[in-house]
Amino acid sequence: MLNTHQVEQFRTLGYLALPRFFAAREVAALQAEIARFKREGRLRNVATEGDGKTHSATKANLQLIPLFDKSDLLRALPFEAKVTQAVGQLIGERFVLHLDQMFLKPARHGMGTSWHQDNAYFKIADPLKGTAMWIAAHDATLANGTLCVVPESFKEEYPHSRDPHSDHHIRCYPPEERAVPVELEAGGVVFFCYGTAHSTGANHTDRERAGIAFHFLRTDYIPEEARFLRTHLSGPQATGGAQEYGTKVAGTWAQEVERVLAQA
Ligand SMILES: O=C(O)CCC(=O)C(=O)O
Repeated sequence: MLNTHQVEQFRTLGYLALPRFFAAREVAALQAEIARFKREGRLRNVATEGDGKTHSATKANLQLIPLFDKSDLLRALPFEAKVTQAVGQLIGERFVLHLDQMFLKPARHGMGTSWHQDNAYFKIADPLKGTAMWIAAHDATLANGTLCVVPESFKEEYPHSRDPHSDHHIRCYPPEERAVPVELEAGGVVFFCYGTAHSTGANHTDRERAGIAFHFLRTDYIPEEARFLRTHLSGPQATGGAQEYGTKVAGTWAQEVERVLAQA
């Protein structure tokens, strides 16, 4: 359970970092799944040579989206009680899983994701009614390009244009002098609302770094034309995944962690 100070910080600054949200075995399982995705060649380099089109031969921002259909472990994660409790406290009850994705920054040539507000994509009526949960799958530091956020930026809407360093993203130019880097050990998470401007940096270290992001949206704020997932995680439409996936997923996280570790 989050305390009132933590909930208040999310609502006033637009973000909340929670170190050690996931335990060491859970982190090991996440890293094992990332290793499998790499072995299976599932990651796609979205970095471009500054023209928004030509894929870069020298820099890599490796994206995998969505995740739920490629990993039973990651499909189970957003149903876990500590996740749904925190999300419910931060954005309010009745919400769906909206989106899940991963960005991996390879050692030395890993590239960041440019500044953006998720609400430039999602366009919900109140940017505090949706939140990302960004998981540091490895230690996330200044040197390897950890997540940066601009506190209180959800109160402003920055113009977005095509990001010349990605083959499909958009970007904005927020007041970077207000930016705060969030350094976290592996297993820590950052919740940031749909209006919070955020970015990640280049990975200058000898080790890869990945962030796994789940986006949660209040059911009463789902836009008409929403094209992403709508897995109900709380409220009367929530069936523990049975409705959306044809099988009960809620409550399987701990066994998924052990299954993945046993196979690794
Ligand atoms: O991990 C990253 O590079 C960026 C993540 C992100 O921007 C997001 O999930 O909204």
